[in-house]
Amino acid sequence: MQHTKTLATIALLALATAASAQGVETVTPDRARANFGRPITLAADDVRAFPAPPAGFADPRPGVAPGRIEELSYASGVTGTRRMAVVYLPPGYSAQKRYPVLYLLHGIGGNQHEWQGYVRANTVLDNLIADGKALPMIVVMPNGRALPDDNSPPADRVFTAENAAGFAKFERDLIEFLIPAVDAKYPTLADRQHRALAGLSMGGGQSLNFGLAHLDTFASVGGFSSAPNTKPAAELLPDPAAARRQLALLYLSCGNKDGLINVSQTVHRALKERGIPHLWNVDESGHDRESWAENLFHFSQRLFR
Ligand code: FER
Repeated sequence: MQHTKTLATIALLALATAASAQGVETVTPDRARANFGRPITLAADDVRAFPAPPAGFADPRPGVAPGRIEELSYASGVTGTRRMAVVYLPPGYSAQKRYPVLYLLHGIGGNQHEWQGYVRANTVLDNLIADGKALPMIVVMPNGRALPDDNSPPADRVFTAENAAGFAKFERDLIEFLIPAVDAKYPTLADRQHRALAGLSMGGGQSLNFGLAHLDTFASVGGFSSAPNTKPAAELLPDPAAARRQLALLYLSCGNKDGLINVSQTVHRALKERGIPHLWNVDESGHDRESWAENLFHFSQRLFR
């Protein structure tokens, strides 16, 4: 009996170790559906940290100068291909000035165009910069799926291990290839204080996973509606004292109608337990652009201050 119990314990430990070595569970369409359908339990502090943005905050406004959108092509030693990123240059951009950089990462079915096309990130920033509420910054919107074929997969191949694996491989692409290419081409303030990483859903998980693992590269990190690719808290925060000391801004958000909210709640609670300062904004959205535009609005105003 004792022997059986011991064997069972060893088997369980082996399973747990395998799961944690892998970091996150393998995604399948059924698991994704179950994750989106999880019951939502809200705690007393799962509330708005800020009032909702004013009406029209993500709409083009007459008289507001738009930033310039261009494409950056860079060579990736991870995929062995040239990869594309969309780059936002703020209104008044000049190569004679120097700018902080926000890297914005898309979701599991998206690509480098998602933040601009679906969320209207450029318009949110145009309006904030025009109102003097956000500092002029360069925004880099990469393709976060670091695969030789990095096209968004067809709908029936979005929630697959192959697609999710591309998002994990992007860590090295970002750190070793994209950031150096951006700093070589643009007049950036190329230090950690002036570099931020944020994303939505799969990109939120990437931002927490990569940002907190590279505090020497990023002083500011944001996870919006982070997906189950987010690492368990113990892996995310191996050195709470370093996180406390080095983070200028750590921002978490999710909609209170989003079935993935438990991912963000778990990170928020782990940060709270470890005494790591962060902002936690729970809005009234689902897993959608309303939440992502709103939280970009709140997050970007607080960057690089
Ligand atoms: C999952 C459910 C959703 C998952 C990822 C997602 C990795 C991502 C959603 C998105 O990016 O919108 O189980 O597993």
